[in-house]
Amino acid sequence: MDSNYQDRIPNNVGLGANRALQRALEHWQPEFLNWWHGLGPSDFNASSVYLRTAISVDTKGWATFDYVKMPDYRWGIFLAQEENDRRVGFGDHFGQPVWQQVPGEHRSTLRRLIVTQGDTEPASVEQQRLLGQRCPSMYDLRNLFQVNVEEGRHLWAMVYLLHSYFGRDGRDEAEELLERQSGNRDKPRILEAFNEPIDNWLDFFMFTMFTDRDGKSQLMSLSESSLDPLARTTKFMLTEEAHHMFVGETGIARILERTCQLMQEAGYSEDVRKIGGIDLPTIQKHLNQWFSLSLDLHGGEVSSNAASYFANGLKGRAKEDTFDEHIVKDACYHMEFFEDGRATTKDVLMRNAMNEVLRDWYVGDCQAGVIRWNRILEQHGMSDRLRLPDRKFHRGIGMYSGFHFDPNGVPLSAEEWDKRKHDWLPSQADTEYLLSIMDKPVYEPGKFANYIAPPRRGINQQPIDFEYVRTEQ
Ligand code: BYC
Repeated sequence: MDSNYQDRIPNNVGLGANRALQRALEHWQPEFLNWWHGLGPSDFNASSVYLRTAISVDTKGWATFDYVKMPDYRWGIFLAQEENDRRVGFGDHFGQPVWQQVPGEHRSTLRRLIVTQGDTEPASVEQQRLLGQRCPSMYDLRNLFQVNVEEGRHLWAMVYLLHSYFGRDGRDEAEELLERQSGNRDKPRILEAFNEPIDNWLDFFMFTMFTDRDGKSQLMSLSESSLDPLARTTKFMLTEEAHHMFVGETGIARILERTCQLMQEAGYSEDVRKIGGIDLPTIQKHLNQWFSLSLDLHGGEVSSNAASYFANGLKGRAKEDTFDEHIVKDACYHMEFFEDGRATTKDVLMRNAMNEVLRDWYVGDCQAGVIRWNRILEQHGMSDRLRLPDRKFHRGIGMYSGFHFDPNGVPLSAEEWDKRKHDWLPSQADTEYLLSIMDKPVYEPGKFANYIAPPRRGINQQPIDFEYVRTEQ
């Protein structure tokens, strides 16, 4: 590796002085680039993209903008600033000093949590690899690539932890992160939502709204971890996650705005598809799909895994310091159950309900976003509203998986579900329609596909018709 190693991989972990880590990364980096060329964004590796790169964690350096060819992006390794005398914030070791090394008894669990987190990052890049060919504008194309390179950086962040703290097994896990593949039958990604295809921009915006928001809730709970390097790494990742959710939320907001305009132009009773827009029922179905998949990402409602993560101080609650009590030994959570075809409630030990506690936080955060979307419909004088489906709807993980519910949470038989599921989830015909209006990319600066409104402002104070991607070879 050349002498500029320190410069090429911006970092605040003293990489230049750590020979063992350098050697490990030396081995991994070409494999990463190989993966990026094979499974990263298709077709655009020679284009110059107006990207932000983090070169330090302070306010000046964490977002430096310039044209970059994506394979030359400087995937850096950053930890949030060290907190003086940080203490374990929850669980049985509450108040003790946090760990700078991995305790032997928690090694395999921590490795598993880091691998699960790490696996989602390249998975999302793989899911989105063909979207550039159908982009609604150059502005959106740039945002897609920004999300992709930062997911790549988040993978680097987890690989840094695996290489630095988990020895041989960590290095093996880092290699496997590049071997599993989204949607691959033999070697799929670990969590289900990351094996679903994202081949149209409505899915992309819903994914960045809802699934990146699960990223936010999981990273918030990992940033409470007693393993200090994990806490500091995930804390810095959260600053980038905010932009990904912005892309999703404003992407859908711009589609809603355009749909309203098209409906007004055509007369409200006209089918907006006839004039190339995306109708509200289709938007609602994609919301249902990605919200329910992302609820699954929080794990089962009652989980002994979650209880032991909490007890041992490995994974806390989002914003742990806002809770009154941090040991949570005897407290109970009043939980809904579904038994013998009926809903009932029971108390379970709060520690066993930690996945549900985090899911509650997540649902609240999603709900606030949906309220913001509905303001757009209201401003255009529409009576329709978007809504989050009931959390029992379309679940593949936890106590509701294996049963069927409509978006109001009303139980359905398997036959009823089969008959009606495409009233609530995207059908083949919906996907075909979306692909038909996204069949050509829009590469002209300042131009937007018919189904989406321009953004209110450009990136980093650039104009909306800025040349965000230079596609010449
Ligand atoms: N799919 O005890 P339980 C992001 C497994 S997104 C498949 O309830 P636990 C991003 C589970 O592993 C954030 N399997 O689970 C967003 C367990 O398996 P074993 C990603 C699942 O341990 C966009 C079994 O079911 N971060 O960053 O509480 C773009 C029993 O379950 C699923 C993390 O995931 C599922 N959905 O697990 C890019 C944080 N759910 O032990 C990036 C790290 C559960 O029986 N991971 N299972 O073999 C964790 O904190 C936990 O592993 C989970 C919940 C949240 C996944």
